[in-house]
Order: sequence, then C-alpha cells, then structure tokens
Amino acid sequence: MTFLRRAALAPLVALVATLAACGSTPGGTDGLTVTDAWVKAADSGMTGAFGMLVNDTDNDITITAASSDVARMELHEMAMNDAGEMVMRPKEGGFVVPAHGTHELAPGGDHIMFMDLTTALQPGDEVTVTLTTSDGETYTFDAAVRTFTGADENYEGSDTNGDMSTDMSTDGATDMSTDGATDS
Ligand SMILES: [Cu+2]
Repeated sequence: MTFLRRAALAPLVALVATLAACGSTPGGTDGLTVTDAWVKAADSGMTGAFGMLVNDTDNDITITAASSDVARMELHEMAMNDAGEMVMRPKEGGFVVPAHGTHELAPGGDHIMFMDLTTALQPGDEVTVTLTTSDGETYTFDAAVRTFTGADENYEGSDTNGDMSTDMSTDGATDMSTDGATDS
C-alpha cells in the first residue's frame, strides 16, 4: 500500500518541482520545495509530517516555524534523553536546509509535529502546511495522509524540562508530557 501511494504522488511532486524551476512557487519562497511530503494518519492528539526539504538556491534556508489549519505545529528532532531513550523535542534553531542541498524529515529523525489535532487525519486526506523561514518568507505545500506503523515517538517528558527550554513553541509545551507518558 505504501508503495502504491508513493507512486500516486509522483506526478504531484513533479509538478511542484516544475513550478519551482520557473521561479514562481505558489505562495512562497523561491527555490525551496518539499518532495514526497506525507503525514501520518491520526484520529487525534499528535502526528508528524515528513518529506525532503530541497533548497535550490545559493544560500542556506532556515525553517523556523510551521503552521496548518488542523493543529498547532512545532519543528521537532529526535535526541537522547538523560535516561538513554530516544525522545522528540523542539529543534533549537529550526531546520537548516543547506544551499543546493536537502534536509530530510523522516520517522525517527527531524519532523514537523502536529499537536492537539482539531480534526482526524485519514488516509487519502491532504493537509496544507506553511513553513516560515528565518527571513520571514513562507512556503506552502500539501502533504498526503498515509497510514504508518512503527517509529512511534516519545515526547520529551517534564522531568527533563531543561531540554524543553527552547523558543520553538509559543504555548502549551508542557501539555504534551502526559501524552508522552502514555506511549511508553
Ligand atoms: Cu515530534
């Protein structure tokens, strides 16, 4: 099933790449594209968006925020906590996409986090995500919702709140500690 969905996305990805090459990326930053974008299906709570950030410009692009209509968003990384467990937490400084390079968002690694979903995301749905760069530019892309099992991620618990002291989230970061606990 995953491969079928992947194949179905290919024409869309090609179209996005073509538009970017024309220097007229709809809704945002020229030279930044997201290929193979997808979101893990979820009924409520948290989920993640993944894909490949591609920078076709001569300068590094730093993604500092993400937003959508269906959830509060954070930029996350996976890291080792004091107990030696891999947990996710807001990525300090955001995602840096090097000039003429890529930055991968994948389960088990960096990802765009959806928190407190306001609607169920089911396979076949599409979610529009807007990224904001350190220059204040925005880039909007659509991500296809897919089912995905494995690589369930634990959110950094409140017992290590030193790691939570980033400015990536604007509010309610401590809300997630209870959700993280139920995952383990
Ligand atoms: Cu996360």
